[in-house]
Amino acid sequence: MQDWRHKIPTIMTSQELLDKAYARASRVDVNGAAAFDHVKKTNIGKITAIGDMTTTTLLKYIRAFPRMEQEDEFYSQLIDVLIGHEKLKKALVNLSWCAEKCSELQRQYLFRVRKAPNIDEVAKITKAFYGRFSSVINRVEPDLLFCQKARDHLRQLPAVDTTVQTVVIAGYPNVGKSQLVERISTAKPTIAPYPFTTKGIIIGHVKSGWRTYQVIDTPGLLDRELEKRNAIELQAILALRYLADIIVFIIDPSETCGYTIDRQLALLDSVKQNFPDIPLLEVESKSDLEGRPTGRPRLSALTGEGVDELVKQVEGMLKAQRVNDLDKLPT
Ligand SMILES: Nc1nc2c(ncn2[C@@H]2O[C@H](COP(=O)(O)OP(=O)(O)OP(=O)(O)O)[C@@H](O)[C@H]2O)c(=O)[nH]1
Ligand SMILES: [Mg+2]
Repeated sequence: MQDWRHKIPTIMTSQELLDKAYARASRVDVNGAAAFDHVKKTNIGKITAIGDMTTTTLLKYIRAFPRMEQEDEFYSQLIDVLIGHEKLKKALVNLSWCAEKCSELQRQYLFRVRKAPNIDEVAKITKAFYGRFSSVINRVEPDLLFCQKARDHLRQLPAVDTTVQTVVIAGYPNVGKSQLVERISTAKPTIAPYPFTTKGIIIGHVKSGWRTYQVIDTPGLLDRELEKRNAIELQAILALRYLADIIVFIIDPSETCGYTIDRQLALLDSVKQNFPDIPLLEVESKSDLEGRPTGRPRLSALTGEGVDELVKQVEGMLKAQRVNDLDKLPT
């Protein structure tokens, strides 16, 4: 699953690439029968080392990045928001141009060195190789820098399993989202980074028969008015639509969360509008406390009241979606 998240190596700058290749070349010393033979073989060794090392490094970079067409929509949207598909594609195309060019220069200059008639000519050709090689590597400096930045962004992406069904919990801070996730999770929830929130999303895993699904708490994402988000933030939040099979929206009628019921209902509206295609369950939390009921099913993550009913309803809906999805498969 998304092994590119941590697999992408540090991307060197042009200068670092050149320094590394030239340092390796400077250690090449090949024995030869006579002075001319020695110089020729050594320079052949240097050109080979420089070309090989750089080409291998660049190809390693290119392969390490995710292929957009292979990513599912959730990651695809997040990557587009954070990095930009087109920009990333262009940078990788340029690196691949550079790798090809390096290999071509290597071939050309090896051929010329082999044919060189004397030591002076070998030295001249090798020097010319270094010059042209440096200029090719320097041309992709912006692409290398871009890829390094992209790598940092990719590491910020959450490691979520996009192959299991997912319930996303929404509602204002302090309404009891985390408490509920903890209550229904069979394993200790894990925390994964998510763009534009420092808290990270909290992923609980639930076993239902021999199936598992995940319940995701979204602090900093679906816990305040979406209208107040800037466009990029909103895009990152809306990527959740590709993940969520159900949204459970929690309203705290006790208002001990610090938000009035009216404000909470306004957020509910905003979530509904922004996620029109995702089935949404509305529940009231903290049923053990006093409050003005809104007529929705009530539960208490503290006492456990109503939790089993919610879980049953959620699992029934997940099952219905699976059946429905199976029916849609081409026969
Ligand atoms: N009495 C009572 N308190 C609850 C219940 N559920 C949660 N709380 C309390 O409400 C507070 C907030 O609960 P959390 O689960 O952290 O709320 P949250 O929605 O995850 O909050 P953020 O992570 O800040 O978004 C905590 O002090 C909980 O102990 C409940 O069912 N009954
Ligand atoms: Mg929480």
